[in-house]
Amino acid sequence: MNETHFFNRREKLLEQMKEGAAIIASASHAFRSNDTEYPYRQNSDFYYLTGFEESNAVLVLTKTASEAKTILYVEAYNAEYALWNGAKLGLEGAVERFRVDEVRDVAQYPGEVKDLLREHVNLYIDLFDDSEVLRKAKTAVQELRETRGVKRHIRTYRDVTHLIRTLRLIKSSEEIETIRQAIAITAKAHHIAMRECHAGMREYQLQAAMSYVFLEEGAKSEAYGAIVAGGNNANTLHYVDNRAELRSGDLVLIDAACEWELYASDITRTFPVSGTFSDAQKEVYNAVLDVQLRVIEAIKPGVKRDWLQRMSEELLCDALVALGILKGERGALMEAKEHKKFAPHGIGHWMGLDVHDPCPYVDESGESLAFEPGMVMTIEPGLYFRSDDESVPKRYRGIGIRIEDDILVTENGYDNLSSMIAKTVDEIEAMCNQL
Ligand SMILES: [Mn+2]
Repeated sequence: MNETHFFNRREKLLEQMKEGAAIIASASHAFRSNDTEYPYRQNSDFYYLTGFEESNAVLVLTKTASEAKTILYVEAYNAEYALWNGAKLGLEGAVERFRVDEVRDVAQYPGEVKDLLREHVNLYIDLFDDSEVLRKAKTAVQELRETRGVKRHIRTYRDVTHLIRTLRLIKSSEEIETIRQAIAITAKAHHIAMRECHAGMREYQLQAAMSYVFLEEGAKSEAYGAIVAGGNNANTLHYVDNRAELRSGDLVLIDAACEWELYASDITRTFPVSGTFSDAQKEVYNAVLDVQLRVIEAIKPGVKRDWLQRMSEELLCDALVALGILKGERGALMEAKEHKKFAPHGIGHWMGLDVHDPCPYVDESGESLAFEPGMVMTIEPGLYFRSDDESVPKRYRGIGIRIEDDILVTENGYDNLSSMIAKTVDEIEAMCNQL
């Protein structure tokens, strides 16, 4: 993606804004311990509008009846900082790199924000952002209100994130390509995990094999904390301990994926530790796979996530009856939410700059949004039977299975962006047993 993409996104945001100003801050550094920081990762909304990955930056957009203006505040060159951490882009570099009207020194922002807001009545911000940048802006708003003779001043705080995240719903072809890059690396990592897995290994060793691929391929980060869950650990939905020993005869559920140029992938596969599914595992696996394939097949423009959620719950409920785990009629079972005990999570979520892209799921009236080409959603049904659940036939206890792919809505239907990753029983067993 080049500066034109980011420029066009700002233009679209300005079109959506009423008269006013928007202030969007970069992410802050987070400390991990004492003076040691977590790796820095830009705020997704800020990145979406700028493509700028440095901290301590502020984007200001202003719009009046006659003109719109974009100012990017960045850190000026600092010799001391450069000595320790390397030079930042600086003012001159930023002018060349970004198609904004002005680049200014971020040190000037506190002194200038009042002037930027003068004469405006709407201020677009992240309403939940408590950063110093927004505190300064709010102080400026208050000072302007208290200044004699100022007739027009900010009267309404508006949610800028809703506008940005609505734009983020529809991915451009460049964004799709970036997501494909992330998935290509993640695919390689999942296949390596299948091939290297054997009984006696620790879960973290499989995680390490995947992390090696991510780093070796140039991905800066995982898209989220990896779940590598052997046997019954798969029934803890957000299991991230990853320290147990993998046992022969168990399955291992891996929900892990990398981020590429800040775009996520999100993939789950479940496979046998020793390379061969038992009959009981195969029965549950194929039941989940069948639901996943049927839900994916239903995706096309106009379809709503709510429908897919409902459909997946019905199919999972039927599967639970077919496996002899639930007894009764589907309507009554679903009414009583009996299926939720074994299929507790949603069918999928938006994915993009955030693994759980915080784009809207409903329109202004609360109706589930209809799919449009360019939207990307994960489809990830699962069934989970705890080892200590005596209501479940013994042969299924301790089995936890989730299968997750990343699906692009297209003009005519869908494109499974992660279809290259082994998924059927045969494909998985072949991959697991490949040297
Ligand atoms: Mn997911």
